[in-house]
Amino acid sequence: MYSREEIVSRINGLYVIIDSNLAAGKDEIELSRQVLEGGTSVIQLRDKSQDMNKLLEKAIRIRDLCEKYGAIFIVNDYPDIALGSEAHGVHVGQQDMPVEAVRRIIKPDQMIGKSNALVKEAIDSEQNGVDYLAVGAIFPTNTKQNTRPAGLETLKEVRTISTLPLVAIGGINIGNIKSVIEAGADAVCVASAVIGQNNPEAAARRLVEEFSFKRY
Ligand code: TZP
Ligand code: MG
Repeated sequence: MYSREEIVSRINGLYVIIDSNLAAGKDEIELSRQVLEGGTSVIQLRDKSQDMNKLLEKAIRIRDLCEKYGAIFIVNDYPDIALGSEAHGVHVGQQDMPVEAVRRIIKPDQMIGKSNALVKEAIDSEQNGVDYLAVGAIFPTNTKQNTRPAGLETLKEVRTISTLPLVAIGGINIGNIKSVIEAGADAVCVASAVIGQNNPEAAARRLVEEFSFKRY
């Protein structure tokens, strides 16, 4: 297990959500292997089905795969599943369990990421001790219902006020990823642009290439 500092420093590059709905029956373990082979740095498991038994089993298997590829594994919504699967972190939204409560459940070396649509939310998240800030939805998306638009302007503004790793999310694809990286995102989080494609490995690889233009 890496230290939390080491984990946080690895939030950069391509961040792929393995969304069980979007996977639409495809084997999520095999999907994870493909996107890791394509150079993905971070995987988040997002499963709204509420079958905790299956979710934990899946989380453990994807976590083991991530470990093999030197990638980071994050569980969406559930700190208990993150704890039980020894994930590197957990991701929560504005309507999920508060950060302080999540922190009491997970291990000190596990990280917390939080989604934000407003600059004010990002400021509050940082004050509450999150390890990375996700900002979105940057562009319209069909993957999640009821997202609030954040846009590139919000991303740029959050970049000026925080040094935490910044993850851009929502409607990002090969046609607009460059604008998101230029706006200051350290990592770009996508679901449909990778796992919704016929060849997820190639789609991931193509998106990862866009980071090579980034000046560090
Ligand atoms: N949170 C904000 S937008 C979004 C989530 C989970 C969906 C991201 O999926 P896509 O397909 O990359 O737009
Ligand atoms: Mg959530």
